Amino acid sequence: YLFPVMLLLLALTSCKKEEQTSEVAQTPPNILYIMCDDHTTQAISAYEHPLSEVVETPNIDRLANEGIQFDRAFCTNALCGPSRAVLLTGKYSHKNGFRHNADKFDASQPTFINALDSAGYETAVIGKWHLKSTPQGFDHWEILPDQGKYYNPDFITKDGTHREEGYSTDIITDKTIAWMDKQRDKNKPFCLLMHHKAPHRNWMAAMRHLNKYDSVKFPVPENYLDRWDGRKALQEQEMTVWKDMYEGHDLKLTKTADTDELRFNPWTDDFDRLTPEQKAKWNEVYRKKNQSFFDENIEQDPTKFALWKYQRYMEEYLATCESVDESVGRVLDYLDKAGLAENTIVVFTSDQGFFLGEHGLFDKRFMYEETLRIPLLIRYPNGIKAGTHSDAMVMNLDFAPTFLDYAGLNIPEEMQGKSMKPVMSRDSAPKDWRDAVYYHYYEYPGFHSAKRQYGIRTDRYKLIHFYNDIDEWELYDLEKDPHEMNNVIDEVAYADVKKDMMAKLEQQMKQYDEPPYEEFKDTKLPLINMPRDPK
Ligand code: SGN
Ligand code: CA
Repeated sequence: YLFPVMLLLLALTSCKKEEQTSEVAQTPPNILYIMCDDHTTQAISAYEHPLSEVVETPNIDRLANEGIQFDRAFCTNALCGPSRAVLLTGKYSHKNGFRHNADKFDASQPTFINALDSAGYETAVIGKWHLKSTPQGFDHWEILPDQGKYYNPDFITKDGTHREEGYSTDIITDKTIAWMDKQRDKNKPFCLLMHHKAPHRNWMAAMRHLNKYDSVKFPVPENYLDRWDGRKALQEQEMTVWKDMYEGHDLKLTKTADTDELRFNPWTDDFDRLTPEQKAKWNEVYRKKNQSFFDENIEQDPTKFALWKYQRYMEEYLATCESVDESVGRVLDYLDKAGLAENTIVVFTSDQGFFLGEHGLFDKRFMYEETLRIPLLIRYPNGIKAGTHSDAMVMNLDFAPTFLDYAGLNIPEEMQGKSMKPVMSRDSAPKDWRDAVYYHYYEYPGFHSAKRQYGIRTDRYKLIHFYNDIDEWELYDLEKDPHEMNNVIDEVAYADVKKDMMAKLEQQMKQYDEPPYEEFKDTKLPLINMPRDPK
């Protein structure tokens, strides 16, 4: 009769072991935060879009299938530096002081990284930083200077600046895996920010992807040839694919069929820094790619040329995104292999969205859907049900409080976002979740001439005020007009909606402690100059 007793004892100890495993699961989760630069939802197949017919991002989509996909995630100021400052602080630009790209981040203010670091997390940032300040609260950092370069990028570390041969997305991924695998203190939970440069302008894809989309005909957005009636700020922008893109630097068009000399190319260093071998390969590929443009005399017909530019733009942008999808696949594989997948929160997002030809545009800055919206996919097997979809309105402002919440730490009073944990850990958003998002963009006068603007988006409507050297209001009914072509601000039928939205805007500005309009409307900001093609 000793045998059954032994069995019982064995069963008890293995039970204990199981308890221990679930206790391990209770230890603070690791956080792997993947942020791209200008990677927009239209280019990710998990998000339904006509481009999904021709673009596949299986690795990024894996996060949606195994975690949660947010369909209505937004940024508060669609520009690189400002978005990164919001991420770190959980505060709006007017509170964290980083309103536009010429600002410098005040590193003395509290960030979620500092809080995690003090609580015993190993912290690191690898890739684009763009805040001008030296990273604070990171045990390890390797950042690209300013915008960073696609090929043979320089990295700034605690020991100075050095150049590495190769392609930025690949190098950033290698460094990320190396840090998780070998460099960090494995007794601590970690928080790593992997910040890709891709797919920022001027869209230089990895050599292996240069021909990826050559034979694809991309569906042209129905408002590509928008004439911007009734929308003055759009009429005055300088970010139109067919009129403002640099034919050399961006579209890689050469002066003639038999030269490698590029057309307008204000920053030669992006190409000059290629090694002779890289350059030879690059030029060979582009000679061939450009041949049909010259053969078919595309330039003779302005409409044809405008449409050709859209196709070339998509080839470049989407080929550059390929390396990002591969990068996500590589880090997910590593987490699996290392047994880290279950207790690691993996976030995939972007600093803002991007126009892929909608309204004829590229770049971001405007409060229209394509750029206000950010991709947001989060996987956390220990805390999020696989295959969850959320249409709760969340913002990048919420990231810092969310991470602190998951780490079991206090959320400082001054953080203005909300933890998304209640949205992520159950089937639907709590009843009292927010019903509007507030937005404010400042960088004008500046690159691309997008006017200063602030406004709110609710479930169905959007109200925008363009200000500074204009004073124009726009109101959209997103249900009837999802592409924001019809500004209904003066339509009698929308008088009540307008009144409600104005009141809601005022309430939101108060809530976030935004100064009154009269106080910020004439704020002087340094001019950021944009080179223009004399053609
Ligand atoms: C560069 C780009 C712009 C872009 C800004 C800001 N021009 O100046 O097109 O809007 O960065 O981008 S480029 O010809 O140099 O690529 S941000 O993402 O850093 O805010
Ligand atoms: Ca960006």
